[in-house]
Amino acid sequence: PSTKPSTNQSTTEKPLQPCQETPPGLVGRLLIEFSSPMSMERVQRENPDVRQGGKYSPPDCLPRQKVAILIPFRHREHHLKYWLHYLHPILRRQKVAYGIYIINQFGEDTFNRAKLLNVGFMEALKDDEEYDCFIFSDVDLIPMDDRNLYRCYEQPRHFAVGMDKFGFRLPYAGYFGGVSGLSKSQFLKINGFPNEYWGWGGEDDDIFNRLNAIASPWTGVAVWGHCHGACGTLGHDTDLGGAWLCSSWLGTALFNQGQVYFARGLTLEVSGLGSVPPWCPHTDPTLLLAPSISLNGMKVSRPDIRIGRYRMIKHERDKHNEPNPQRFTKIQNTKMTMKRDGISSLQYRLVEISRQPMYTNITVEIGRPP
Ligand code: UDH
Repeated sequence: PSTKPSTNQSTTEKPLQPCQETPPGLVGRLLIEFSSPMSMERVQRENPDVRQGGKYSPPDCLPRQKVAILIPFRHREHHLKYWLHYLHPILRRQKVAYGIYIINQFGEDTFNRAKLLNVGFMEALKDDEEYDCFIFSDVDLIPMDDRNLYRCYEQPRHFAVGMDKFGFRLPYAGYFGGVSGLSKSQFLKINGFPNEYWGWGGEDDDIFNRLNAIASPWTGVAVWGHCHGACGTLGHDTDLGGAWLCSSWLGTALFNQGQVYFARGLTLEVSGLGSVPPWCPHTDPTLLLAPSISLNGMKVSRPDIRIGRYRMIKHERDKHNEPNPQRFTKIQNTKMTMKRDGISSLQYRLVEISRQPMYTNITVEIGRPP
């Protein structure tokens, strides 16, 4: 009589564990340079795990998010090779599940970055409805540190805080250009991006304004103050929608001249608390913080300036992307225009979708300025 060998295998596969919050294989600062020539063959050779269409998922853990990376594009093949060369390995180390989408504007009419990104959002979701995070990146911006994690956060994310061309500093507090990221729900909350910025500039400020418009304290802010009598026109704060009049018992917010009370996200930052202005003697600063603040607003989050560094591939201004002279007036009106101009009003004609080994190319006709 023979004894049957056990069929129990000791090598049964273990279920994958969720990827760690901080990926273990990051290397930190990176050397980024654009002097050695780059070829798509090399990028392909060096990234064999990337699937057709520029998709990747970590093999050894369950990624927490599915990220679509959207790049507005026209005639920048040279930059794209460097972008793919640097970004695929970085994203792999960051343990994200991702897909790269090049949103290529068809024809030679005026370029429209934000509209292309709206198209990217729609088309990426058509390709895979599981995307829950969208990162919008210029093709010429390469992060210099892989701790700048390309994923979505509780609040809208601005990644490109320290670009070399701005001396590795934020050029101004409300800058939201270069590389940014929004979850699906954050994106939809602001009705996506504007479609009506043709040519260079302004669209990133419009997006920043959209985010701040949602931070409007009128929705559920439990901030209130006590101020007898009319105290004049007070603190100007773009976060809260401009200058407000502090009359008696507004029940919503109290502003003191020169002092601004920021209602941001779920926390309330109060500056200048404690110095009751003499012109409003009945102000009681202790009343400013109500115990339960329920704000569903948004606040831009950013990486540390030492980590959010970027190199930009130098280039001349592109043809058909001249500075848009209307941009200054337009960004004054975001609050009015954002409801009608955005993902809800987006129209385009798909020309072609082609799956390349390192990215998915979406060529689209988006019209021209009126
Ligand atoms: N883009 C294209 N093709 C174009 C225009 C823009 O692909 O024809 C995309 C690309 O992803 C680019 C992004 O849109 O990274 C932003 O456009 P941009 O690079 O022109 O904007 P940036 O502010 O440069 O980076 C402005 C021109 C600087 C001229 C400097 C001359 N020394």
